[in-house]
Amino acid sequence: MTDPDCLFCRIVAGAVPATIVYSDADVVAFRDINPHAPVHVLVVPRLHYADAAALAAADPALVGAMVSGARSVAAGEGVEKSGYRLIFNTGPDAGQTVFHAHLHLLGGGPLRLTMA
Ligand code: DGP
Repeated sequence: MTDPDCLFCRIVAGAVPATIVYSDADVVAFRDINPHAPVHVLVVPRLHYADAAALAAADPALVGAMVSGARSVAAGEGVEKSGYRLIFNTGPDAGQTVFHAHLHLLGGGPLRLTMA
């Protein structure tokens, strides 16, 4: 359930460096290389699924583990009370570029709500 050619599998395995801010038995969280907010962290499952839809179909409990991991990240980043946004980009129209399911956590200041 890992893909040796997948960038995020390689980050999970420690083969590609990333700034890890949280990990547990199910997920690893690391800072986005191209942040769109003062706090921008990606929460990824250790297991490889191409996107959130594939993950939800195969292992819905793991979706819950990702949101739970995001809550721990928010606490660690000090944005639990101020608030934060969670985003799954799924497929081409959403602009998904890495095909290993990942949850964006954005926060650290007021966020604009945009459809693009
Ligand atoms: P998405 O558009 O939802 O597929 O977002 C993928 C995100 O992954 C994007 O915001 C940039 C981030 N990213 C791409 N390559 C790397 C990398 O090598 N390291 C880290 N930390 N983030 C990456």
